[in-house]
Amino acid sequence: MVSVQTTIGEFHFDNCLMNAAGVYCMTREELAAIEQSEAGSFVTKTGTFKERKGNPEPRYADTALGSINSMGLPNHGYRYYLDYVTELQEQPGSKPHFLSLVGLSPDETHKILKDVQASDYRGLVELNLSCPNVPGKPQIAYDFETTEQILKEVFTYYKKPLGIKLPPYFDIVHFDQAAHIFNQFPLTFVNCINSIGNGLIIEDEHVLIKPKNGFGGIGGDYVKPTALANVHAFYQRLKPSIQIIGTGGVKSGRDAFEHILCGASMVQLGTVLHQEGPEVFGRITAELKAIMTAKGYKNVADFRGKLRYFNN
Ligand code: RRO
Repeated sequence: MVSVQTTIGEFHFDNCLMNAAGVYCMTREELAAIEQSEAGSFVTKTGTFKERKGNPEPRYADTALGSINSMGLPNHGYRYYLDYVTELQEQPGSKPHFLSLVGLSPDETHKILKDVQASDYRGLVELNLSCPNVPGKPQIAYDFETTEQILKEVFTYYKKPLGIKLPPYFDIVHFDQAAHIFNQFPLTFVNCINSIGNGLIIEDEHVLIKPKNGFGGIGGDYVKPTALANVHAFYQRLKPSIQIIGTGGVKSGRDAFEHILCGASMVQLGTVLHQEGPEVFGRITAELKAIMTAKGYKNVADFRGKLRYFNN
């Protein structure tokens, strides 16, 4: 029997596949559907200090090759998600969860994280440093100085397991600089990648979404090579205690296999989950297991990070 179980920090997951933040995670009902699916866990929609309506619609569109979105961080406020994961963790058989969070300023981020630190929540937190869609708010993780400052302050008071959601980087120097910063902190994981920010998709003569004259975060097939490169670049550079979650362009067992080969300990489904719904976890799990069986791998640790180069 092949197994797709995995661990992140001290947490055990029966399946290395889960949703990506932003997809199937806005409401308790959606989160419950992921909890009841074959997914190993769920991550919540990124919660902010106050609830937000987000950008005007249409703000998400599927295309033949993926998706574009400029949701603008709509969410019910972090307490809604904190209350739900705290409630669920007491239920027998509950999966461990990820609570995605960010403030609209460093101050707000600290207020939120201090509240989570003081709460009964024992699970993982994913600090979203890479939302591309709030007008006037640049992606935090493209500003290395601010990123380092926020992490420095966070780890003075935050003692529970915490990881960060990263935007894609596109230059080797940026991989080096970012990894140098992350390696200074007791991060449990980094999640590569958020959508590729500020793309533009056109149909006939028209943009597909309303906010920002059509500019939005790109997901799906378009982003897989960038996602794999980011997963592997950080796998090569980060200290072993910082694990990698791979997100971007996964729509088959083969794609999940490639993320794990690049070093991912867990793999998230975004666009494909939006397109197919929670049953997709069963399909992709079966496809991944079939590949593992054919290659003689018994568990994901057997091939994690074992990408082969020409010079080996
Ligand atoms: O809500 C969004 O517009 C959004 C967020 Br917070 C994010 O992190 N990534 C994305 O593609 N969209």
